Amino acid sequence: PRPIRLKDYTPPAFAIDEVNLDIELDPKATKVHSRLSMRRMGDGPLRLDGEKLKLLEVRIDGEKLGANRYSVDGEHLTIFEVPEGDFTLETVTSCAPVENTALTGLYLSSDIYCTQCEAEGFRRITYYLDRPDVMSVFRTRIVADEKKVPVLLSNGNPVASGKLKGGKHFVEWHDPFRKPAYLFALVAGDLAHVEDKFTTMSGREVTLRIFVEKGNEDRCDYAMGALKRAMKWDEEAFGREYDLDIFMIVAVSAFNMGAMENKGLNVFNDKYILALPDTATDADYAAIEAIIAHEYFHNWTGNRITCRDWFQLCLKEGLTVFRDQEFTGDMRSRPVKRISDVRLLRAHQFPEDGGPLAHPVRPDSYIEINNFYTATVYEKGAELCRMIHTMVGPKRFRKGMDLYFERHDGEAATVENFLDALSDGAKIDLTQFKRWYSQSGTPEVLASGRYDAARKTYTLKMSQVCAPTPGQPMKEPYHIPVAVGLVGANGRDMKLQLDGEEKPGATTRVLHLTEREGTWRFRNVTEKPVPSLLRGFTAPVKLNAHLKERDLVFLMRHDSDSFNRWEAAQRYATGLLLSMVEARASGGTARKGTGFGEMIRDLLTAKKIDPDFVAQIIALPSEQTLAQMIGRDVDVDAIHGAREELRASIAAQTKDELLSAYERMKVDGPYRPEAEDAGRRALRNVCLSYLAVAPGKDGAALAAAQFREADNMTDSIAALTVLANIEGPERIAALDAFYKRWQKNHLVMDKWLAIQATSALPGTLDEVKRLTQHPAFTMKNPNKVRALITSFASMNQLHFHDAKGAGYAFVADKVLELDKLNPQVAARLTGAFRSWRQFGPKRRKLMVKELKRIAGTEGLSRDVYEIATKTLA
Ligand code: DPP
Ligand code: ZN
Repeated sequence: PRPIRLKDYTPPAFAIDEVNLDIELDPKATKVHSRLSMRRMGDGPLRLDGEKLKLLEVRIDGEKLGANRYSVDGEHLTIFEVPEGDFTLETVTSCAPVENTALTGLYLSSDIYCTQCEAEGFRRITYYLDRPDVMSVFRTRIVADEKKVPVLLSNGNPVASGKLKGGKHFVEWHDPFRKPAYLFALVAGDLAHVEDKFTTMSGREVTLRIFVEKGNEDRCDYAMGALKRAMKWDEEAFGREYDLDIFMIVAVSAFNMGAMENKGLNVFNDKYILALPDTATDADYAAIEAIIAHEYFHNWTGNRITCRDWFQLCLKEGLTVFRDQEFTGDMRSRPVKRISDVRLLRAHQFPEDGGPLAHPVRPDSYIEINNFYTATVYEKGAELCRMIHTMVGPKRFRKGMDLYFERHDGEAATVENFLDALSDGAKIDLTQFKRWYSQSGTPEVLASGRYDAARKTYTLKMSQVCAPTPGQPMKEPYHIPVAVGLVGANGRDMKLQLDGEEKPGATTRVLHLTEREGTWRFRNVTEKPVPSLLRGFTAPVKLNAHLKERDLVFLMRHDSDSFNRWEAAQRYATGLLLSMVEARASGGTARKGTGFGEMIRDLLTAKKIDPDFVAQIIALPSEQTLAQMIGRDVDVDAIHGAREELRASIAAQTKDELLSAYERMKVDGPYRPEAEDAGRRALRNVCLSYLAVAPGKDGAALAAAQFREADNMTDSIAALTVLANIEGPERIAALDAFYKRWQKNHLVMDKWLAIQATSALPGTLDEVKRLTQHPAFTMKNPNKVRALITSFASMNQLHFHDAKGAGYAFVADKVLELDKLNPQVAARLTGAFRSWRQFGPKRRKLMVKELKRIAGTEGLSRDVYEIATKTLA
């Protein structure tokens, strides 16, 4: 397959002013009659995209074309001659939703007809110019059997409906907003719905409906509330109002992504809609709120202003992630949200940026665009918006955004359009900043400070480097905003006064590192400070500040910036763990450190605590994080062993405090998913996970009791996770009891699968293999694959990297099996092999062998081919 390149972009040769679709649903042969009002815009033939379609008829201006007037292959329909002026192109095609296991285009999910068109699924429904810069007004008439398929939905507003002969009926939808085909949606089936209303800031009433499979109506309350909060927030924070009379969401169980922002008709993976306290965890509730908001926010950043081409994907995704992060920050705890976002960035994006699949936030080439819905485009893309926000502040940022909406509403835009609007509206020069969009890799910032007691100055030096990434041996310096504070011995922030400034000002300053190296001198510094750098994580970089252990201990106790308190604690624990890993490898002795345990003790016994934050700060870095820090010849057993050892020693050191916090944090009264209660449960359950490895058996007993008595899924799952990691009859009994209770709930069964797949106990791989045969599992549902196989491959470092290669062979088998059904999900799973260079020669060889086996397989999809070959390169 040939790569597609940004530099080859040319505007479309034709415009499509109106689309009229007549769709007659049938599982095996859905008939699509399309009428496109077309107009020539530039040179070139009329070549429409189409895949897996049976072409039945082609007409131009009503005249049927003979087979000599066009050609069809597996990907295109080319019409040899078309009229010079406006004309109507009609095609009649048929497709088979029931055979569609790739879940792109029109497919069936538990008897519900459903579409997924982003990025290039519309071409599996009908022949079209399937590219985001072709925007059109859609009118869609859906016909189906009235009894079997009573609900017929598409984008926009319903304009007509009625009965037809033969027990059929129809509904016609009209979407007045021009949109690209990737935002088209159709959903049909025997669905129930819940309804609510929202009055917009200009006083228009909007009907809100969430559609679910019958019987799930009582599980939509939280999602509906989240939707209303998101609609209100976008009005207040960005001045953006909803634009149609109705907003619909449908929950389906088979879905490749989390959710999809189709105009007026969002389609969701049901895991991000359905929730009741006894079936959904706090994390599930938080994800529902965030994803509902994300898709809703796309209405302006994605739909009203869409992307010119798929290279601009970050234009809508990075920006919309930034917006949903801000929303969550306002709804819940801002510091905790920041910490979890940075955790996510480091866990997924940093390894991507440092490995064979590294690509810029705006990639310059791809083989399969579905492979570029990545942590780099989404999460790093959001960080780039956040950096601009940091540099100009909220008011000017809003001005820039207002100008962006004003200039480009109704258009298919580019990253340049966005940066120009921000630059003009917020009054900032983003010329150098733009490199962040085109250079891949994570820059490293080195910082060192020197205090001059005689002159009362503190000199901070910072420099930047960025290692080579595929196709990019050299990088130009980035524009890096670094928020800085200086903390005095009393733990308070100093007022900062830079050279050349008349008087001291704010206690946190944003310094701009724009060259390879920079120096800043602070004046009137009356005592030696501890520097607190990159506060709030103001740039997606790796900072090396050479802080001593005692400075880290100081910052984790005193930093006024919550993020940096957490960061100092993580760095302290990481340093300790790395020395323990090394000691295990060399047979030497590890450094001893009790600072982390002491911090835990102090935090847990403090009079006033923020439980959610404490839960974050006392959790140890993950095994994957440690592997990343080590970077080469990674020994997964040593990492696991060291982390367990530290966990146990902290538990022993602080057992009493953990027990007492465990009791104190118990939440009374009925379950509420709100952040305050969720924070208490989070802290309580981190305490439980420490107590499980504390001396004595009470930890396991506590977990068993919590598992029996839990009245909500958060506590139940936390206890089961502890039990699933302790060998013995209690483990089996708990897993069985959980299965018996929840076997009918497919979402809860996903948790049951994931817990077993991520267990550290020996024999886990065999258990995972057995579970692939279990009735609760099927390769045809992406959530099941992710719960069992992706969890094992990406979250169970210990067992995926089994020394003999059994984990690799198993996952490679599953990639190949899945590729025949669903290439998108198979390609994601292939990503589990991306960090093969981190490991020692034996494991490297075993991983390369499996990657080569995958890459060399006959009939591989473009999706898996691209990931496998790039990973090997
Ligand atoms: N549905 C995916 C998202 O919202 C792709 N647009 O990010
Ligand atoms: Zn999105």
